[in-house]
Amino acid sequence: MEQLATLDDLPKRYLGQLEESNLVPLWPSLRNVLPPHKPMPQTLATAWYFKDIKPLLLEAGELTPIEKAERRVLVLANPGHGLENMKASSVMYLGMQLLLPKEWAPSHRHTPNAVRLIVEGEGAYTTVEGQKCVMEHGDLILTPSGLWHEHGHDGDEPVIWLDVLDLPLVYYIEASYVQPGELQKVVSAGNAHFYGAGIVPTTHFIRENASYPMMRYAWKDTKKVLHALAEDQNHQAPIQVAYVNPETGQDCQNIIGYSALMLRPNETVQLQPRSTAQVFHVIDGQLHIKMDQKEFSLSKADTSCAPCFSHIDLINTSDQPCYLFIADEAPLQRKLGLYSVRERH
Ligand code: 1HN
Repeated sequence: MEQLATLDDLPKRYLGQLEESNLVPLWPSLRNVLPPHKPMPQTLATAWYFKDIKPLLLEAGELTPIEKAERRVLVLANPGHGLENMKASSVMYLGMQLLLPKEWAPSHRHTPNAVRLIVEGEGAYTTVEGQKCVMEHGDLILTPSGLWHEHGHDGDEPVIWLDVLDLPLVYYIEASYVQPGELQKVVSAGNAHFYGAGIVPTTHFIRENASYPMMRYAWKDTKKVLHALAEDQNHQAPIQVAYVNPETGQDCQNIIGYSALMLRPNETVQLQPRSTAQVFHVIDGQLHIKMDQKEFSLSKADTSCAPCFSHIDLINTSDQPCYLFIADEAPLQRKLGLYSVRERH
């Protein structure tokens, strides 16, 4: 492609006149906004290690009372986006949140969608629109856009979870805001038990308003399904399941997609390059991850991020299974007609 003229090729006087009229020449920036063949992501291949996060998060528990934090979170920021911008990728926000015994993170609702993936500790719960969701290791809990949610803790040990939000995107489009709320009355324990059995009460009318029929995806159920797939002789592809809306079979949220992947002992999975950034979080096991030129060795509770179109190898380096939680931007990109997958070469 032709090299284009730069700002330096223009007289200062001319640039001054442009600025006075709020005008900008396109050609010096054209190759930046429209790079050849693939995007030039700011997102860098990055890893965050739980051994670094945990002591600092527990110290935050001593330094800042929950009343002064509302949500006690250390944000996993991608240096490629500038730490202060609190982005893992252009769309995804990641944070590790700490709730101590007896603490309460008050009810609110906001426009960004959130999920929580429970990392450590027992006894905490999230109430979403009156549905009390217990939080156990590996569980996925949805708190979709516009729904009231709060966190409480009846147990006796610190609980830590990973928050994933589409905050960077929602903030960028100037659509991000919150409303404070009142303590919620718990009205139910959710619908997961009937979806798992393939049945619903005959009085069940959720299908007419099926956006978020299920808030908690229990890890013990997901793990069982992953192992069943691993044993299925007909199943050739990677052992990966998508978290979906059980009423519609569609992605469980509108913007970020979520899945769980199991690597058998010593298995390597080569992912095809795709048009969205991805986040990998180790639910359990040992993972060596190669992303283009970078490599990271991850253990339980570690998290990493890969930019779009990376060549990614997921390598289980141990003789135990490795379980990953994966987040990507595919639902958003599919809706916009921008999603693509390429061949590995
Ligand atoms: C939020 O509402 C929670 O409810 C956690 O636990 C992290 C980060 C940014 C904006 C809202 C929560 C958040 C958040």
